[in-house]
Amino acid sequence: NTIEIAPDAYLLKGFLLGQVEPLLAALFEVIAQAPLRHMETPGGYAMSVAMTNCGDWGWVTDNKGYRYSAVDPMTQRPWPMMPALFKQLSENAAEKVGFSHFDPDACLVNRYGVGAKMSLHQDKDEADFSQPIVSFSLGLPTIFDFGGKTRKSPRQAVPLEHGDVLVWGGRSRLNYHGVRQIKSGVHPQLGAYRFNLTFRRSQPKK
Ligand code: MD3
Ligand code: FE
Repeated sequence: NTIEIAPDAYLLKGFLLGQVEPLLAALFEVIAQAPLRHMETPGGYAMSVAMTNCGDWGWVTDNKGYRYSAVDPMTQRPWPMMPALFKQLSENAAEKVGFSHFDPDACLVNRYGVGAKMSLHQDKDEADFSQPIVSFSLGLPTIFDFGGKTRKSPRQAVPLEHGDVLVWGGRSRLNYHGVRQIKSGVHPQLGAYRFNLTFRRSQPKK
């Protein structure tokens, strides 16, 4: 059940559904070691999305800007290890749509409460745009806005549900995108939240 939503961008409907229980167990272990927090944008606003990371590198934002950090700025400790199941499932998803050798070194965990959103942006803090980005959606549904190369490009509304995986690479890697406000609801396993796990290669490969 793979849908090509744009050149080199694929939606794998329900890809995670057979593995949700172990996936959530691993997710809650990560969150226990590196708590979710509302980071500050360089402009001084708290993000509505709560975030943490696992893997060798984590994406952070504060008054100094956006960057990847090897340590959690809250504790000065390394981020928790990326669970083997996260790595395996993200690599399998990438492989399925033709990106072999995906080797993520960063996993950003985004938790959206009701009303949270992510404004239109590009992901360009990574060193290696040749590798794709893989994202897992869990919990409450939302609509993902998938744009083009400029802020003004037309946007496609893509519904995302629990268990879905997106893979973006090549010609879509630098496209603008955003997440619409989460509508109120209760998910049987995750309550009033949407979780998104985003896997990336942040550092150049040696
Ligand atoms: C399309 N997160 O953390 S993941 C982000 O659902 C982010 O939490 C969204 O955008 C979320 O930066 C969407 C999917 C995603 C990630 C990167 C992309 C889609 C992308 C880069 C280019 C095009
Ligand atoms: Fe993004």
